[in-house]
Amino acid sequence: MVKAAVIFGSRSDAGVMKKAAEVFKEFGVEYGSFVLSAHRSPELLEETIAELEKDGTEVIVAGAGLAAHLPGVIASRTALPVIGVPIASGTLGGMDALLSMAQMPKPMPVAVVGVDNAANAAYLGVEILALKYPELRTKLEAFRAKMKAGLAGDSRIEL
Ligand code: RP5
Repeated sequence: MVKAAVIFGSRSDAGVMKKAAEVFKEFGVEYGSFVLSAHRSPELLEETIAELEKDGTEVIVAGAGLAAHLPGVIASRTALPVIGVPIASGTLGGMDALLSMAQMPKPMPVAVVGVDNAANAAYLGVEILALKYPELRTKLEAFRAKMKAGLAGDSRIEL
């Protein structure tokens, strides 16, 4: 079984991050989920990243709001790919988190999806894993083919 981790900075992020877990479940990707803060529990975060690496985790989805340094800090602790989910919490509607993740200085990139789009982070995670696991690639292609078939037919619309 391939392994992913879903990490987020606060219990208040769980509702958004659940969408990533749903996608991993849909594709049969084994995942672990953790509430870990880069500023409230930095030591525990560091220990957990080391354990995840030992345990064979291959991709990490990390969500946070506000200054949202969590994905960047994780990226600094591991060479595994980190996909950030900027979460819309606070007065700036997630723009703060989006820029915090997208503006990571080299050489510690964080891949970033849209604000609150945790599902897309997991889809990207599945794509990364599918490079290595042919059965996952087959599932991904079947999923896409089914989606296209659902959209086929008459595309006309009355306006
Ligand atoms: C960030 O601050 C979390 O990721 C969350 O999005 C935001 C607010 O956290 P709480 O104050 O709700 O715990 O660290």
